Amino acid sequence: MIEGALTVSETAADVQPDGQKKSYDFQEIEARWLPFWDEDGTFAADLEDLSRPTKYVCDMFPYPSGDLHMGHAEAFAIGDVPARYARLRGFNVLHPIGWDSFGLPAENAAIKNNAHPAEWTYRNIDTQAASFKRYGISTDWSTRLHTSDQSYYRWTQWLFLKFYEQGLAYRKDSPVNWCPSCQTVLANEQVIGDGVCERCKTPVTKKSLNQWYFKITDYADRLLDDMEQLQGAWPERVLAMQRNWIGRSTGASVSYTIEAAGEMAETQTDVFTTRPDTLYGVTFMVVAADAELASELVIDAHRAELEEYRAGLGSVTEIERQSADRERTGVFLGRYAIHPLTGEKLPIWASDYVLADYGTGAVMGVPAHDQRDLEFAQAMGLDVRVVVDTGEEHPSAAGAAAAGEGTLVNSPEWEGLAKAEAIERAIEVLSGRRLGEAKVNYRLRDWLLSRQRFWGAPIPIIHCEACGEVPVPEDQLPVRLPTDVRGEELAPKGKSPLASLEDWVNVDCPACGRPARRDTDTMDTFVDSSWYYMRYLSPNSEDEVFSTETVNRFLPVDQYVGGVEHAILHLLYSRFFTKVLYDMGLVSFTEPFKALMNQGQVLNGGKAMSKSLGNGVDLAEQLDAYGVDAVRLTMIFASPPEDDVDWADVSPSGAAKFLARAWRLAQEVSSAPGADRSEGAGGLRAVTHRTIADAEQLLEAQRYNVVIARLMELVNAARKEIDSGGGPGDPAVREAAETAAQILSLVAPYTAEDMWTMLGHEPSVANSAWPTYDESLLVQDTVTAVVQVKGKLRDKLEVPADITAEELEAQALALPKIQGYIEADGGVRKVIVRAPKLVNVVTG
Ligand code: ANZ
Ligand code: ZN
Repeated sequence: MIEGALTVSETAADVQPDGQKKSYDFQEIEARWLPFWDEDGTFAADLEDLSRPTKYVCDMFPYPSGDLHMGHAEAFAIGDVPARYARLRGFNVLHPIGWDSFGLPAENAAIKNNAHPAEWTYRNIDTQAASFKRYGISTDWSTRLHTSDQSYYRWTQWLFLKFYEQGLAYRKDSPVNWCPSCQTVLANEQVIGDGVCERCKTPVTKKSLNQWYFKITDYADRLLDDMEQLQGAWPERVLAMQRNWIGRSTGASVSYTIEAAGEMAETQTDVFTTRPDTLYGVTFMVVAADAELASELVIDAHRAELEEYRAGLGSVTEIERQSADRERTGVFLGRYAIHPLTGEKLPIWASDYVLADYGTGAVMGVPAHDQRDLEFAQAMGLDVRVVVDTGEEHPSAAGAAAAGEGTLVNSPEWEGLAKAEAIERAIEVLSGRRLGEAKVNYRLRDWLLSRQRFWGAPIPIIHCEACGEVPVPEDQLPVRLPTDVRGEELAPKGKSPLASLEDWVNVDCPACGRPARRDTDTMDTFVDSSWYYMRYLSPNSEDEVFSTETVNRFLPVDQYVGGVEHAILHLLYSRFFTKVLYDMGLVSFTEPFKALMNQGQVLNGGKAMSKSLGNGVDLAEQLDAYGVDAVRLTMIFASPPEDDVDWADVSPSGAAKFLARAWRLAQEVSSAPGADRSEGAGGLRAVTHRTIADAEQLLEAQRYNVVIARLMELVNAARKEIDSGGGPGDPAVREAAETAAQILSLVAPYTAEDMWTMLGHEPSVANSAWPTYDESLLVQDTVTAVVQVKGKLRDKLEVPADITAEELEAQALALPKIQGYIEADGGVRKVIVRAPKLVNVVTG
């Protein structure tokens, strides 16, 4: 049981002025409104309504891992505020719900329980859906979709085929991250920490497989450049992470001739460098030890050594390989590259600090000016040649490469130039002699989308010996997942479980009719989630992926809400999909999410809730003890939305008390015998109207916690007015109670609905009109500012309490008296402003 849970109704009863009246009872209130909203269709968007402006508020859809947890409770409470506020402001609001319901956990559960993944999945969805409803989120249930429904993944497959038609989906052999325990391929980002699987923490190995990719790299520049549209509306750190992930760097590619050796003929190798100005400082070349190139270049006498070195690399991650404090190791390949300008022989090495899949997998070693090259040169006894004078100590002595700005030295063709000019000059020289060219390189890789698992959208391709890859004809979509497999049949075997289902795999080739085989891989679930926010506009359409017209009317999403764990991939993939769809003419916008909000985490005792720490808090228990509204109010009131909430520091019972207090206010007003004072109490009216005006600004600025603080002040002020004699019949009290109900409806919908109807209005408060404030009632808090000249008091000013320093300075200097002093003393030397109380003008 939860301590303090009973205090709610006790307190309510305590202050009950009249024993006959009922007290605040959240269970009763929840039971009253939950069915009402359902039947009333209170939150349905009208997709055909062209008369009102639209507002699309979208929460990142949940994965059906179990019942809703505290993290969901926070995220959805936050997302509901802008959705409900827009509704009160008269927008045609779309606030949809769906489930990201393909994925490994369902499959693992099915293997364990000898079931089909759909059983676990849809059972969890039902549980979550019921909890969602109870949680009172203003969602339009008619939009509901599940990515594992045939009606959905049919269109995921359709989109794959459209990408395929445009050459944006292709297959290639490549070394992939392989989890030996999950028996599946992992994307780079699913390899975490020291190279372990994101899900099962087993060390990840490499394996060469033929895999499907989306050509996201074609969109690298647009993914970067279009971020301009998001500046200021997305958290800066998310934009930074996207930028980093795409990792555009500019420089040059330089072509090196590789000397013939024994039987091995002369060849060419390009390297990518961001510092072509350091070309004269190159003393060796390094290729990635695990790249094909290393095998191609190594002479026979060194091959065994290379193989041995490779075997030792194991599953070291890229980050580790490149990290600064790692011991530099490598193998000499017995070959030499020829310096393109000096003709000098440069030994070629293989090492793990060069990555196989970045640039060309080979670097020119400039130890004087690149730290990793310096460490490598020092470990292997290679020359260090300074070509940029940065004024620092010699790198060999310092142990630190001179990476900064400086003047080029020992570089005949660009001697004396500064770094930036030398880079330009070097590119000119190289291009002129066809030895290189300007080059932009990206860290972004193509998106590996095939998975050797069952519970995902099958890739709609048929492999025919005669015809090759043949797309499944559109009228044969969806390629359905078999429904009659279970348990062990789904166990990972290093290939997709679908591959063992002969009935499923064997089909006639749609092109030539001969026996052929289906592709047995399924798509990464990130494919499903890259377009669901468009499907919400027509979740049941059988004729089209979505209605372009409706999508264009509601999208881009006005407010997207979700966890920062999706800062990179989900958002990048969604942005990529949107651009492809734009190019296809299916949508008219190039960015899917106009504004993004990352909510904080819910902690307990300073730590993330986890099973191992035993500090988990059960959402359902909290809801039973305090009621939905109190939990929601607590989430919102605890901190600004992007900050963490520590459940150990908050007070849902305090929130429940406040709700009871607000509710009682409405109750008393409703039972008061009409208005007994015509003009109402001026003081309270001012507070009410100030609250409305401030709430508008605070809601726009997403300071939701402060809105609640203001609301509490309003309820207190109304209570005081009643107690000080105005009585509950005062129109000012009624106005305060109505305003409180409307603002409260943003976070505590049940209580607010009860208040609203007690005050004599038709439900739902959610569709009432936001109150307008009366400008003339807004009394401005003012303070007296003192204006000094050289420290002596010379004048005073009445100014708004929240005046800015700049404004205060301007007003002070404009005072005639002060002007007089300034003129007499020959002008202003400086002005010291301590807003809002003091301005000191120093003259002379
Ligand atoms: C010579 C040089 C001199 C470099 C110097 C840097 C400083 P970013 O900025 O991340 O794009 N490089 C190129 N390919 C690589 C690979 N496959 N693995 C590891 N390192 C690689 O980094 C580009 C720089 O990283 C390139 O410029 C290259 O080293 C190295 F004073 O070339 B540089
Ligand atoms: Zn064929």
